[in-house]
Amino acid sequence: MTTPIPQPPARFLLGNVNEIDPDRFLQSLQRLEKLYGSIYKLDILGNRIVVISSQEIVNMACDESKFDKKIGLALVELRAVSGDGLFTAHTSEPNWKLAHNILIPAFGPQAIRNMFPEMMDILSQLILRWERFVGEEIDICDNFTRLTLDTIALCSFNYRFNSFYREKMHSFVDSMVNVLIESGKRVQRLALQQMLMIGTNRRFNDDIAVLHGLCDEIVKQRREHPNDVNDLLNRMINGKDSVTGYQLSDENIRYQMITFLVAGHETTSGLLSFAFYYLLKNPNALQKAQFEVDQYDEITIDTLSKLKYIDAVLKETLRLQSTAILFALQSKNDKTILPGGYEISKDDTILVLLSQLHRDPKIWDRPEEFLPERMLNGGFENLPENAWKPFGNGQRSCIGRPFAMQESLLAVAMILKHFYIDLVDPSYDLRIKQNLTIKPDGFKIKVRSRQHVK
Ligand code: MNH
Repeated sequence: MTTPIPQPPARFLLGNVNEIDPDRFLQSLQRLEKLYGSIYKLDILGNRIVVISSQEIVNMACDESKFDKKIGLALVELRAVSGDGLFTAHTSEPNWKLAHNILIPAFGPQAIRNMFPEMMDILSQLILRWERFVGEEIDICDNFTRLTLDTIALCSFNYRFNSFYREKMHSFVDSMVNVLIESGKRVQRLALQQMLMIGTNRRFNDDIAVLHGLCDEIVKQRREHPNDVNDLLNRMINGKDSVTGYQLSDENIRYQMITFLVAGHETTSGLLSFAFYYLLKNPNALQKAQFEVDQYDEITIDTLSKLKYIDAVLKETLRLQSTAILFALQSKNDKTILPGGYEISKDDTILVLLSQLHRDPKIWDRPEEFLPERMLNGGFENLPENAWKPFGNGQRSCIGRPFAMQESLLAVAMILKHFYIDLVDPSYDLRIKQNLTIKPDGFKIKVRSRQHVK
């Protein structure tokens, strides 16, 4: 016997499309979870979507012998810009495995350690800028977006966006944001409707051409003037699959470059923004984090691994606010039964709703509270399997995780070392703004210099 999966009443032809507000996608899914529970299904323009969020059900869906990543609606649209790059490739595409094999060592512990000077280079620009804005209002999310974008571009292909030297960000960023927003909107449109939007489609293609153009130019320059810079681009150009000896094509390298920029900057800047939000709202945690960095005269690559409390702050922030709000899976077999007797078929899109998984009351004590301590002293290592998944699952999980964590640890440590931080509006409460990822909306800070502190 199977159990029916709860579903909101469906309308003729439209199904459940009215349940989802495209501008408040996360909040729509959260609202439905409150109404229908930790598994429910939606019919969106003929696609069957199953949203899951209890650890028990997610744990089974994370079994890679039974389920694989699904390139769902949003990622299909994104393929217009990132093609068969790692994030948007099907696991079955040969280029996924090839790029995975070549890039795993490029994102390995030693490679990421070697990027420390580049990370510090860009971070110093942020610190210097904030020193100049002492006492003034700082748009912290905007600053972190500049930081993470410039860092990933410098580490990936030795390119400087110089975002901290501009009023407006580089035009590349506008094109990237436009493409992300438009591919999100496309999910909700019917094919005919899309075809008729001639102006929108032209703009979309023009923006994609800008992104591809810059990346192709960088690859061309590097081919014409090879160097021995230790960046991801050189690793992609020179790397060979250790088994087959195959190399990445220039087209695929371009797709990876765009993937790193897209996947690598908004998620990390969101993490940093939310981390500072929670620190400011929890003065005790802020004090502990600042005390921790004050134990070291200088923050070096070797200091970072000692910053256990700040690491716990980041993990707890990712629990409460997973900046990549969900990931999608599909069954490998025609039918699979999930715990509770819910039957899933091969074409269903399974969405793992991270905000609710990370608040499963069976797993988390006081789930709504920001308690970094729970991630300390073995607390993190002893979590039930697949209870904390902000970086996705298995072989298709985030390849940039060590990069993001090193960059974030360094940023939190250096900022706390240099500044005391206050909210501009002490009564500010979290509002969330989203397109592909989420970040705090209207979050402003002021800093005071701690230069007198060593
Ligand atoms: Mn990242 C995949 C979250 C930082 C590059 N990333 C994923 C997935 C999640 C995720 C979730 C799985 C998506 C899916 O199953 O569809 N990523 C994050 C978060 C941060 C992050 C929360 C920061 C915090 N990611 C980064 C950075 C980079 C990066 C930084 C690049 C430098 N991420 C990727 C790539 C993939 C990915 C590439 C796809 C990997 C694969 O499928 O092979």
